[in-house]
Amino acid sequence: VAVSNPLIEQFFVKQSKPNINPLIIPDIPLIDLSKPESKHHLVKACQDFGFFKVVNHGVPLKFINKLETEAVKFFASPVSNKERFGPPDPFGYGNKSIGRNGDVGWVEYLLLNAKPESDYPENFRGVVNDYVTSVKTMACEILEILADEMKLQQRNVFSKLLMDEQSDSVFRVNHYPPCPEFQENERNGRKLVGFGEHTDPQIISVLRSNNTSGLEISLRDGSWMSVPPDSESFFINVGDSLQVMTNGRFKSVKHRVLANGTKSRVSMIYFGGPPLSEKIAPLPSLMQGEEDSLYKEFTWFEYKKSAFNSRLSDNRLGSFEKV
Ligand code: GA4
Repeated sequence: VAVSNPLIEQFFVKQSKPNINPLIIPDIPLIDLSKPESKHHLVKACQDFGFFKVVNHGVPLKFINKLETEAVKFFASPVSNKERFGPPDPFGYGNKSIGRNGDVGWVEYLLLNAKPESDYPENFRGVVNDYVTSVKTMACEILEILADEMKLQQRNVFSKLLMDEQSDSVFRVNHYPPCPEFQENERNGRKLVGFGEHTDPQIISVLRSNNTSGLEISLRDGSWMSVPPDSESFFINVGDSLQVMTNGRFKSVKHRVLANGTKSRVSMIYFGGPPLSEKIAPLPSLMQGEEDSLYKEFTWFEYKKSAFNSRLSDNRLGSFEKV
């Protein structure tokens, strides 16, 4: 019988729907940005999953590797060094505690402002700017292809929000350390939570991880599908704000990260958000005809404020839905 350390007890998921029949696990949509045909699949991926994988993304490997190297060095440094950059209020180093409302996870992280010239720990200066600039360009390209494919008059309706000087975008580096006690506990069929289930409040999130597994997305039937890691690709997910701007056509995907136990997982995520004053509402060009808005009007500032007062697993868009 496995005996567990009470200290790690709080990091286990309470209940988890058993895995679905492996024969009906869908494939993760794959978008090859170097192939024009590929763009036809983008809209469908955003509608069906709110999640897809991107290859031939144009982000230089050297930017990715430099950032990963600095991240690994930082997380391996003494706690006293890391804590010089904490707590994350709202930016900085955090350990096991997520947000302000009592969420915990088997994770440590750096939350940074994605705006150029922001204040970063020494070794991250320049490195984060190069990476974020390049990833943001790719995110904008994807958002423009989406607008094109949806036949929206302005191909930059979404991308201009990220390009805006006032864009409220965030950058995060996560480290899921190994957990020695975990092996014993896995035998109980329980799962160690690195980052609990949630949707991202912003427009679009761009994730890159090392080759350690852990990311899972929630499928329509409520089961969890684990996403095979791929350090050479990016994973993109639709955020709540893009779901609202498309009046629910695109789905903000619920996801979580389980800690692997034996191998460190390092991920870096760019969260592309609009300026604080921006009204988040269904695009008028999508609303011709009979369609009604599914959401009350709100600004990104209002949504963000409410999001930061919520718990990770809360249905944050719920209170903005029209009844
Ligand atoms: C999820 C997406 C981003 O990582 C993040 C997260 C933020 C945080 O870590 O402080 C939140 C979470 C995220 C949503 C609900 C609130 C806020 C933790 C939390 C409990 C930086 C973001 O913008 O929202």
